[in-house]
Order: sequence, then structure tokens, then C-alpha cells
Amino acid sequence: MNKEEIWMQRALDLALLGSGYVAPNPLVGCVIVKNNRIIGEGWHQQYGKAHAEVMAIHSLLNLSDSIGASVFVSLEPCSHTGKTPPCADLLIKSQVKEVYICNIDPNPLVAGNGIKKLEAAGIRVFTGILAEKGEEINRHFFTFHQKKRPYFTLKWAASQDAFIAQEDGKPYPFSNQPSKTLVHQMRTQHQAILVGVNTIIQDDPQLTSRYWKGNNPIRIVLDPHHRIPQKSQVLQDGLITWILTKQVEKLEGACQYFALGEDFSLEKIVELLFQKGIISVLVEGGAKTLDTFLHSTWVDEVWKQESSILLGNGIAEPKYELTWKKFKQVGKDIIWYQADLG
Ligand code: AOF
Ligand code: ZN
Repeated sequence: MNKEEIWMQRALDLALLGSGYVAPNPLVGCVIVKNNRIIGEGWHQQYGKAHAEVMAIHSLLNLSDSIGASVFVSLEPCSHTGKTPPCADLLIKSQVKEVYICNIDPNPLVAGNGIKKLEAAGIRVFTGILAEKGEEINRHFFTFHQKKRPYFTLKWAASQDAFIAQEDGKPYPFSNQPSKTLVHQMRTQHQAILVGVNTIIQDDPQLTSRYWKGNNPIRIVLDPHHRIPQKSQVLQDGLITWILTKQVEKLEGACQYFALGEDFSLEKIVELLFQKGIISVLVEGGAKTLDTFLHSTWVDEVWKQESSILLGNGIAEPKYELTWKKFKQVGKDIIWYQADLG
């Protein structure tokens, strides 16, 4: 790595500290360098809060230290006023000399305008430093803007003989605590979590990320015929749940029902979620929902948690040609994944 890449790597490492807190915003880190030394650092810590550049500028010992400095930021500084004012304006006002950018912001509100603003103010701009690494950590955000749909991750737990539930559909406690923790971490990294209504009826799950720090995802239930039991935990615990139905449209506390009409297709669901600004969805079951997604063109990533338990019979895991890579062994469980499907 050359010096510029080392500082950009630091910005990317900082960006990751926002993981679980920033969606639907991207993960962004920023490093300020002067005389070959890092003199300021920051990252976007929470949705709605200060951007990485603001945090980095405000970490300087003296604000005037920014004059003539080089800025390394993992995403193009924004040019628009969203929940916060434009970062490009702040860098101009701070009189920095040059800005190194990992990725151009795909958000149509920015999309090159941040760079134009900086250049118009006489600041030198360099783009594409460690670009692939930036695209990887922000794959949800890039997919959302480039493909105009959420990023979909599928995940299920199975017995060693490939069953995901008991014969009568009841859940079986396959996962050990460390692999549950890993799943909860994965939940914080997605803006929403999606299941079919059968999973709610059979398991009555909470679908929260209580075993990991970070946000709880919005729970989305596919329930065309409005069969969700009123006593379900996802309707009773006061956290946000969206229920997608054919006909019912109402708001009850934290539970929002959306009517999609008689043509309750995956296409319509994907479109609604895009319109609502959902950048990433973790699809956790059950068998039918996973199968429908696997046979669509919208799956980006698949995860399977394989337990050492042999069930003998039950509901089979989705059948689909996947080239599993081993992610890691967690106690007796093995976590497998396949990425880059989308
Ligand atoms: C940056 N630095 O750290 C981030 C950026 O509503 P706002 O004001 O938070 O703006 C959100 C948008 O700003 C987001 O969609 C993305 O385009 C950009 N995110 N930009 O300069 C940051 N998080
Ligand atoms: Zn900004």
C-alpha cells in the first residue's frame, strides 16, 4: 500500500465503527492528514447525526489546523442539505488543500456534485482510492441506488441433514448461543428483516437484535390474507413492524399495514420496499419465503448456519444450487455463505 492507501484504509476502518447504526445512510470514515501525520479522524456514527467529515474536522486540536491539510474520506463529501448541511461546504470553509475519495456517492442528490463543488473552490480531488473495499462495505447502499431495489440477504439455520423445522412446522432450536449472536449482529447490519406469516404463526419470534449492539431492524411480515395473530410478539412489543397484505391498510401503534392489492407478487414487494427507502433486507424464513426469493433475481447473498444436530425428518431447507464457502466454525455449528448472487 502507498501512503494514500494506508490513510484511506484507516478511513474505511473508521467507517465500519458505524456498523449497525447508520442505515439507510452509508458507512463513512474520514481522516485529516498534515505533514505526513494524521491530525484528525471521524466517522458517521448514527443515522441523522453528523457526517464523517464534520466529526473529523471537529476532532482537530485547533480548527485552523485544517488549512492546507489533506482529507481522506471513504465517500464523496455530500453537496446537499439532508438531515445535516453539505460536507463539501465545510471542507471549502476549512480551507483544506486536497481531498482523496474512495467512492463517488451514488445518491442522485450528490452523484458527483460534491466533487464539482470542491474543484470549483480550487481544491484538488482524487477519486477511486481502495474503491473496491468501499463498494464492499457499502454494498447495501450501492445496490439500493444503482439497482433501485434493496439488497437482499437470505439466512436460515438447518440441521446437519438439511431440515429447517420439525415435520409439523414447529421450530427446532438448532443454533447455539455464539451463532445466535452472529445472527443478531447480522440483523443490526440490515435495515429490515423479512419473514412470511407462517413463521410468525409457528414460532412467534421477536426478530430483534437483542444479543448485539446496534439498531433493531424494521420487521416486515408477508401476510397476504391478514392471518397474523394479534397476540404475536412483533405486534405487541412496541417496536416497528410492517405487515404487507393484499387489502388491509392501517396504522396501529408501531405496526403499519400496507395493502398491495390482489397481485401480491415479489416484484410488488421489492418495489414497495424501494419506494419506502429500505436499502437492505435480511430474509429469515420460512421455507416458502426463502424458496420464493431464491428463485427470483433479487438475492444478493445467502447464509446458512449448519448445526451438528441430526433431525431425521422435517421441513427441508430450500433446494437451490449454491456454492457454499465456509465462513467460520462456531462451536459445533458451521456458518456457510455465498455472496455475489445479485
Ligand atoms: C458524507 N459524509 O458521513 C455520509 C454521507 O440526511 P443526511 O444529511 O445524513 O444525508 C444522507 C446522505 O448523505 C446519504 O444518503 C449519502 O448520500 C450521504 N452520506 N455523506 O459526506 C457522510 N454519511
Ligand atoms: Zn456529508
